[in-house]
Amino acid sequence: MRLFLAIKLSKPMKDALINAQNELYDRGVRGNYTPEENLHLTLAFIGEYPAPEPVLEALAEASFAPFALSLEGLGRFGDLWWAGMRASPPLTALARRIRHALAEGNIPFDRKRFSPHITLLRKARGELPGVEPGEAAMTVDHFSLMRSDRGKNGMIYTELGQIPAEDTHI
Ligand code: 2AM
Repeated sequence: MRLFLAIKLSKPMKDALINAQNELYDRGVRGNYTPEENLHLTLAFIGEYPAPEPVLEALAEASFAPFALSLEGLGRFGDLWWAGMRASPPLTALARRIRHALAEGNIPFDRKRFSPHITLLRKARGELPGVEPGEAAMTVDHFSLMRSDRGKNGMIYTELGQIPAEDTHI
């Protein structure tokens, strides 16, 4: 199975992203827009791996406290266009801890530098206008182990497990 770790987004965050997608579409940008249910922020990409359990076990080491995430700006990697996040040291720290925990657990993952983004569309055709996703923020209190399957009409992402933040009230 093809696995990755991601932050699932709150409804207000998704609404802001959908508004940004609509604005791009209205300005004539065409491409493969990410459907609402697939919008997410990837923390690490594992790729083909036989089972979820060893990954969840390895991640028991990746403790983190809840933190805030907010949208900021649009950008592109070639024809993949994305929404960015306001600089967030806790987000960077979480991605680093996850990658460390995966390495310790001998779980393979893509070691490409973490570059937080939410893919809005692929195979984009047009020029990237100065569109801002609206103000939207959420609290991250868990992240998810996701499975990715190629469906008839695009990718299907299924949550296989959740890794909660530590309860900071204890
Ligand atoms: P992307 O949106 O920039 O393509 C599932 O494929 C998720 O894992 C996507 O969010 C994808 O990011 C991300 N990802 C990161 N590295 C990847 C890789 N090497 N191959 C496929 N997906 C990758």
